[in-house]
Amino acid sequence: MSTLDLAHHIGGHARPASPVLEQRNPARLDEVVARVPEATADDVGDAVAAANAALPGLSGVEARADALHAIGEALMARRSDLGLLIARETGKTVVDAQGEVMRAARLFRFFGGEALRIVGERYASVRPGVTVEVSYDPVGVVGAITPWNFPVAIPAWKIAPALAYGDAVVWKPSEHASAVAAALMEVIAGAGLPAGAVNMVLGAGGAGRALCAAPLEALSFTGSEATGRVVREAVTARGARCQAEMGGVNGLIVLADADLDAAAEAVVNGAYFAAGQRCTATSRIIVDRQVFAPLVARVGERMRALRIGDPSDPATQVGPLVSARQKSAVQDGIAAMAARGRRPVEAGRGAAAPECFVDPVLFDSMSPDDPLAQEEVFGPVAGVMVVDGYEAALETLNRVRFGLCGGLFTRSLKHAEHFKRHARVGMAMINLPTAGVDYHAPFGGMKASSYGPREQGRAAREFFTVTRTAYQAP
Ligand code: UN1
Repeated sequence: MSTLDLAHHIGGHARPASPVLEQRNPARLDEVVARVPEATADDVGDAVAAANAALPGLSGVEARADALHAIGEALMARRSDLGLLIARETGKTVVDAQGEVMRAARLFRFFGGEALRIVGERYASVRPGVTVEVSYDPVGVVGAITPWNFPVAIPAWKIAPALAYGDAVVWKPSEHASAVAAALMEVIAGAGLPAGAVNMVLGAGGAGRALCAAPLEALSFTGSEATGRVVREAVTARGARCQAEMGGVNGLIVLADADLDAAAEAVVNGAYFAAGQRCTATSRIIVDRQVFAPLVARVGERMRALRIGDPSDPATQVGPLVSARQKSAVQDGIAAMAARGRRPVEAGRGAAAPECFVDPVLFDSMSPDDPLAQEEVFGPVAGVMVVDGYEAALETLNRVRFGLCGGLFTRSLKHAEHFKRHARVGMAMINLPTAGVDYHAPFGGMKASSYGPREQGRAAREFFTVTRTAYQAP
């Protein structure tokens, strides 16, 4: 297959530049999918200027709504070819990838509706005769830094609300998903928005740093905790607003009264689908001692049946990791467990996985201070921790720095109700996998997982608008 030579997209035009990076197909490392340039501070400066120039042209809500709907329809129509490109460039399975493109299409449609529902408020003033009006206005030029694991949906859930609320965007996608980003940019560019409404600057850390240093009003980031902290410090030091969605070390509790088949399905889905490369993945399985053996047996059975292989084959359930570097980071995470004497109880198909593949691994005797129980590995790796009863399970679930999502399998309404209020997570999942969220409900975590207001759904308004209050006397 041919290699794509990618260009930045600034002010409505492609801006070619010398490539500095290559993205290879993680299932076939000899295949170079894309050659990627790295944006300089000048490129980013020009993109910010183009975005500023586009702002006045974004003042009409109907035009914005029409463009968002057009992007949604175009994405829906292109779900097959975009899905295949995602599989080829990032290793995501084609079925997941096509589902993701549909999700992105629906996100654009949702925010197309929201553009027409920007409402304000009018208060009765405490002072007679005075009116108080509250409005939600565009924040201005917003930066977006997005990861490779959801290379269309995550950009969609930042770019769509930005446009819906009247903001212009400078977007830096992950260097591992630049070809997918270029395809999404092409779709956006065909939707009739003013030139410069959305600009795309490509590259890795250097381009990201340039974006964080640029005079943007706000920046929304999704990625690792380490990078998120650097982004947040740089952006907030300039006085700009920042939204950062970072990792999770998500726990899933299985109580003695749970439906064990459903729980085992959820474990396998959360821990191993997408090769564990979701911030919502399950890495800690917290099991009541009474059901430890039958649960591990059920999970093991399902792990052995997983179809691991070519991500572009619709039958594949687990593909490779995104890069050789990611594979070695995950292998280090597994080795750190082995160094503490933990041995996998189950391990997919054997340790000799080629290219960027890592076989799914389950440790059955994880302790709460093992590295896998405290830090995000971002691969198909999970460990089981044994507890006695709900209270101990909840305490274990909460004993970590992160708080993105957490799950509970039980038939007890009492425990389910308690969990929703006391699990220290942004998203509680009862009798569901930790991963997999709706696209119209708020998304975000507690503790080290998230910074700033929630993403998605109507909650996105908080980040992408400024609240203005106007008082008027007769
Ligand atoms: C999901 O689980 O459906 O990077 C979404 C991630 C998250 C998105 C997960 N921001 O994995």
